[in-house]
Amino acid sequence: MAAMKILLTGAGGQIGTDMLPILVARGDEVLAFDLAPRPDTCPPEVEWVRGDITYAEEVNTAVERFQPDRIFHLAAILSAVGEGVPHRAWRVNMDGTYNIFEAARLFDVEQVFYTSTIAAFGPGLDQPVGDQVSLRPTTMYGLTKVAGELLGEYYEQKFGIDFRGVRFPGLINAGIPGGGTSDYALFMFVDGMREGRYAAFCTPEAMIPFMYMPDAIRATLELSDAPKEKLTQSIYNIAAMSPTAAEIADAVRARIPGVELTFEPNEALQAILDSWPDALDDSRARADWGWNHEFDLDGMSDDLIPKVRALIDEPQHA
Ligand code: AKB
Repeated sequence: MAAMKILLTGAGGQIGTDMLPILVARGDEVLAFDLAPRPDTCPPEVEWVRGDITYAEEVNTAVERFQPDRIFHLAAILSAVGEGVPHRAWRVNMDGTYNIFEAARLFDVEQVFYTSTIAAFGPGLDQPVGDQVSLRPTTMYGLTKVAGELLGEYYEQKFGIDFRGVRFPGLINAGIPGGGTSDYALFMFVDGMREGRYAAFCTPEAMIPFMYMPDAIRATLELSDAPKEKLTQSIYNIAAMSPTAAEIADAVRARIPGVELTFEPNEALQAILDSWPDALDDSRARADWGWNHEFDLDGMSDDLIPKVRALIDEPQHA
């Protein structure tokens, strides 16, 4: 695939932080757009623009000047934080997403890649949950993500923008959690190593789909690069593993001797987890563009532990 110009919104977040060096290594020219200042982790080749996606002028200025081939729209307020600040979640996830599609239309961006989520689903669905089911989420985050999916399809039909995206499971990496309800898994690794203990806000039986970040980024790039004629839909479920919280805790205990992991369920957060799928059916992604995950719980845990150690040894995270 020839090098491209890619604009990444939410570039300083959990996904963007890990994606930037991978895009640079591919030879892509990257503009990172984020409210936050440029972090030390940002590769020098990346141009970093501080901007607010809820202001159309700021989005338009960046898109008009940079002229990206593709926008990877990662910026969002996640589920746990979003329930505390629903108005802000609406502004960022709805107005911000609208501004991205409008800028793509105005300045002829070829492709907008959308990061949807398991939070787009609501309770009561048959497991594993396929992509073509009724979307009845119960969180502000989830409902804005469903609307974003529909908005993208509208812009594709009406204005010819190539719109595609994935529904991510909870994502785990050696990073700073982004305010999601799935963050208990990441905290087990990060706080388990940094503090030697962590009390998860869910029950041991809590079960949702998870994915290791390298798989999530590879899925994003593979779907973004896939020939359009192979795609039978715009938004795809992708899956890798569905461990219970107790199984994740066991994987951490097996690798961090003496770590103390306990469960102190928070009613509101557990209710969000209960409303999401236990497992996803991603057979369409596998059939259409060859999606295949690499990491299961053990593979991820083995790979992650040294990365978490390196992260917490960095002075700013210690
Ligand atoms: C969240 O927990 O809100 C996110 C998600 C599952 O989309 N990580």
